Amino acid sequence: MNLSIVEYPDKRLKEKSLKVESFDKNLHEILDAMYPVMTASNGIGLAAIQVGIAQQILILNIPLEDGEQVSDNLIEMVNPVITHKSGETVYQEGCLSVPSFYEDVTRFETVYVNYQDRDGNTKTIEADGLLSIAIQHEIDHLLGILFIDKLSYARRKKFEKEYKKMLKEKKSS
Ligand code: Y12
Ligand code: CO
Repeated sequence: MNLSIVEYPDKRLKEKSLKVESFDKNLHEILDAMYPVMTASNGIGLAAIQVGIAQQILILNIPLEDGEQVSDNLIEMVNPVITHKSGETVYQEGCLSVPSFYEDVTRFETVYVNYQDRDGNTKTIEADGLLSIAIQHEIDHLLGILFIDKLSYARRKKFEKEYKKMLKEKKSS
């Protein structure tokens, strides 16, 4: 399966992803194909809609303290739902679908998430720190929400101006 990253302002990023009903070979192929796409771009989280697949699938691979990303730490979530959330944290986020732009976003500090693994087994995770932020960022993708949608009006305006300029420069180079 040959996947590539969908970039803003592609309208597919606004789509709401559908619940996965079949935990079959096709799901496994999607998950297997997403991982190299994410790591090749130094990503730590990727939702299926970011590769054009509108299904409730996401992957996360939080680096170790020394920055190394090991595949043993890969988390695959299918049909994730946040069941409890608490606290508040601010982190400068980036997104593979919004290249070269980073901005502070406020999120819940701790989340509890119910999800299914690739075989349909139900799991629960309690997350805080970077994992919590990444989970919330990726679940937003499944709802058609980007981190830039969470910026203030002024910040969003600034982003649109800078991003347009970046796309223009990219096109002419
Ligand atoms: C904290 C905040 C946000 C997340 C969501 C997952 N985000 C990413 O994985 C972002 C990755 C990223 C990687 C980049 O590097 C390359 O593309 C080589 C990047 O740089 C450029 O676009 C130039 C931007 C974002 C998880 C946790
Ligand atoms: Co993203």
